[in-house]
Amino acid sequence: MERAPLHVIDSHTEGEPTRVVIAGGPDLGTGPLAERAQRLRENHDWLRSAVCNEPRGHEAMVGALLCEPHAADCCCGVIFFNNVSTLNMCIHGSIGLTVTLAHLGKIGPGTHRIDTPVGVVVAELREDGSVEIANVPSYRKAAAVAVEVPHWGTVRGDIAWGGNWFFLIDQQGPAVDFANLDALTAFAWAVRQELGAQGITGDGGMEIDHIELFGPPANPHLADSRNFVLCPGKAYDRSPCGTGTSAKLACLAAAGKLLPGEIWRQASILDTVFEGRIELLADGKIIPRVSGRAWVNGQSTYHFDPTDPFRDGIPSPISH
Ligand code: PYC
Repeated sequence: MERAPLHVIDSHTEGEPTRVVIAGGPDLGTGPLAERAQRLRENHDWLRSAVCNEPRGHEAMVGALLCEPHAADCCCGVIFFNNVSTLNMCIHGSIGLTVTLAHLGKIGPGTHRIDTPVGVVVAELREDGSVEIANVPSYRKAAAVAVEVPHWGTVRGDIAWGGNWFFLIDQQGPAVDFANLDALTAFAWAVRQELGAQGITGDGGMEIDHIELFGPPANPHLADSRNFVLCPGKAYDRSPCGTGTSAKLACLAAAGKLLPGEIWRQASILDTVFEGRIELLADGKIIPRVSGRAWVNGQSTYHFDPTDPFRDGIPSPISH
């Protein structure tokens, strides 16, 4: 089948890449973004694989398909995806998208509503180039949930929604240090598999597909904590993970450890930092506000030669 060229713009947000598809994507129709994300998964998965997987991408790549919005007053809609599937929401990607739209001259400093499969988020592009995302309502579902993990014994973590489902583990497993990437990945992956095997899920039976480990910051003057986040396709987040930071803010708020007006500085495994703050909602949930910086660093046109066996990417060995 002939495929039209795809036009993409690359950026990274505090180290984590975002590849925005600005033109050439499939027609997903109109309607809510969640329905269009489902259509993308079911009928056009080649796009995700072509953009994120090798030879054009790599395991950490997050794609963002720019769409017409469905919700009122939004400047755009977006569907995020990675090496294995679509993502519900992505904050580093929303920051990357905002900076990309500014690079294209489509938006300037100010607030911009973005439609996503899990609801509208609001991006504030500041004069200094940093971006704050007001995320979807977030909450802690359960605290100190025990999961038995082979070789590690009982591991306890909180379950929280921050636009994706997270299992948040404080100071257990390998030390949260860049030198321990392989051990951190193995530990987090083992936890994730046991959560699935032991039927521990988010609300509505949704899979907990992000594992977030916390340790002390390298420099307590610059951050409150350092994390390691394992994403669904077994890649670690190079940024502090905005939806993971949102989940952390929800847990801190639920434990009475973070109040409106206070700032939480979450460092990544690379010691890049997102700043987070909260707004309390009447139902006990929070609106997390997470800020960071992104830089545009590339622009490409992808061609799809019918004789190229890998024109749609090499499938990830990780099944979702
Ligand atoms: O920043 O929300 C985030 C994110 C999710 C997966 C990778 N980054």
